[in-house]
Amino acid sequence: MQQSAKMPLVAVLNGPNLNMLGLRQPEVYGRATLDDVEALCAETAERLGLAIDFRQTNGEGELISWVHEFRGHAGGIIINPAGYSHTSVALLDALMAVELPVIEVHISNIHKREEFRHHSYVSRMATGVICGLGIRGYALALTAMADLLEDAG
Ligand code: CA2
Repeated sequence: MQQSAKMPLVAVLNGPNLNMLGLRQPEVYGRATLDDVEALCAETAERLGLAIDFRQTNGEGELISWVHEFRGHAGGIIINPAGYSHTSVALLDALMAVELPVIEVHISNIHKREEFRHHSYVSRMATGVICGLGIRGYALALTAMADLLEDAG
């Protein structure tokens, strides 16, 4: 499907170290690379009639600036905040300020892992959270976001 002005835009934002996916710790995160995640998102978005802007950064400030950039510009944000999930009040504040539906994704089941990963600041404002389903969590998040945007008219 060709991107058109009618397709709602969804930002798919990825936090620190996700550029390492598939290169290390396959027992935790699987063998797919971030390029594979982007291809899965592109394929899924096309099927759902969504446009996506897929990005990854290792910087907290850059991630926050991207969130601001999408205010009034995107229909929703899907975010894997990675390590910043567990540490960043600033990212939570930015997500609260943009007033967009947010779906938080984690590849691993953060509740099965170390205690410090059980709490996510972002979850406090997210419409929904998907974790533990591997990279298919991103496809599920896009499907849920398409429904939310449709419901919102
Ligand atoms: O499970 C997830 O998606 C996480 O958001 C991934 C983060 C982790 O800090 C969160 O607790 C859960 C880590 C990002 C990826 O880090 C890698 C490090 C080495 C090799 C591959 C990935």
